[in-house]
Amino acid sequence: MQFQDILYTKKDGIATITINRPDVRNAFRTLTVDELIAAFRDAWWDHAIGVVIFTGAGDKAFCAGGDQSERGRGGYDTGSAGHEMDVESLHNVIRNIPKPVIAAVNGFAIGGGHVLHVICDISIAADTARFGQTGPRVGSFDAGYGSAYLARVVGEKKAREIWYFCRQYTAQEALAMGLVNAIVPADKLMAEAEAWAKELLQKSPTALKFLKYSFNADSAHIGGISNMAMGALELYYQTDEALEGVNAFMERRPVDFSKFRK
Ligand code: S0N
Repeated sequence: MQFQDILYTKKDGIATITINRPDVRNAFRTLTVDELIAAFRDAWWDHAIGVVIFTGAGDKAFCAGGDQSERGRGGYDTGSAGHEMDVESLHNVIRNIPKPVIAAVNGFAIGGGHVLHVICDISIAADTARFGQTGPRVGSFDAGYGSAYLARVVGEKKAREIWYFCRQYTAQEALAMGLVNAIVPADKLMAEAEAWAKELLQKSPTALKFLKYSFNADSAHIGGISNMAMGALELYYQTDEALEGVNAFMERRPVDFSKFRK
């Protein structure tokens, strides 16, 4: 398969999907999301594949969410894809692929990039990784899996803190709140992720599939919330308030939402 924004390899039962836009901290654009969906679907149907490792290129970032340089009034540029950015389908394919997905978090997991690792079955962090949401600072939100499912992972109070304050958390803090499964030195990250993947390859694929579906079933109603949330986000992106957030980020200036407090 030919990709522009991602790398996709398959070896010894493990598919590795890498967002390859390190110059923008692996932020995703519409094309990136389409390519990620295609790679996850390929791994889904390839019977030789038992586990997927999901990571980012370089040593700075796993993923910094949506590419803010492509965001204007109404949302993200459709680019060559000719349709809206389909983050919801990406979330769904990561959740529904009947194989464990391991996020190897090699740096910043921020905004929509943080949501991606939260949705993965397992997260292994480099000791250099940083975690956080930025939505209320850049005029955005993920009120579906990004918030409701996050609350299941870290608890209501912590999830609200993460979203409302837009702080960054270290790998150690992430481990303490149950946001990641393990931390390793950055130069050992991929080896560790592969070791976990190989361990999973020794297990019954059908048992793993039904365990994943069982875990998913308990939070499946969040899919409906996600439909609502992505629709609300599309409307929000048309507002001056949302534009103030993205413009401030791109212009490297402090954001001023004061006039929208009414
Ligand atoms: C990742 C951060 C913390 C890294 O900081 P650092 O190391 O100081 O580097 P910078 O100098 O800031 O960045 C280096 C270069 O990379 C560019 N860049 C970084 N992130 C992005 C980005 N998201 N889009 C476009 N460019 C990005 C910088 O501009 C810089 O470029 P140069 O070298 O040319 O100056 C820091 O960069 C940061 O905070 N980034 C912004 C993260 C962000 O706000 N992401 C979007 C957040 N969205 C949400 O939270 C919710 C929405 C959501 O989940 C969603 C749902 C559906 C569809 C899309 C999204 C979505 O994610 O937006």
